[in-house]
Amino acid sequence: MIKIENFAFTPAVLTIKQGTTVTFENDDDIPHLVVANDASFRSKALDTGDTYAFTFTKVGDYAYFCGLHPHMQGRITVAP
Ligand SMILES: [Cu+2]
Repeated sequence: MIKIENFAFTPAVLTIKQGTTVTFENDDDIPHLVVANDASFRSKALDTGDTYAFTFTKVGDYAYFCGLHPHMQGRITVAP
């Protein structure tokens, strides 16, 4: 679970095993949306309490940001 709060992703850096599903939850009072730099995943706008889940089936490094606030950034490393 990655929490979105105070205009930040927590944890901002995460390593997972291939095949893991990661859930993002917006705990802020304003919408955010999660967008991969390489466009491999993209949520809809998440209102307060909304969640978005994505399963990482390919090994690699996935940088992502908030589509509404691009200074909000994170990275997920998918290991075999
Ligand atoms: Cu945002």
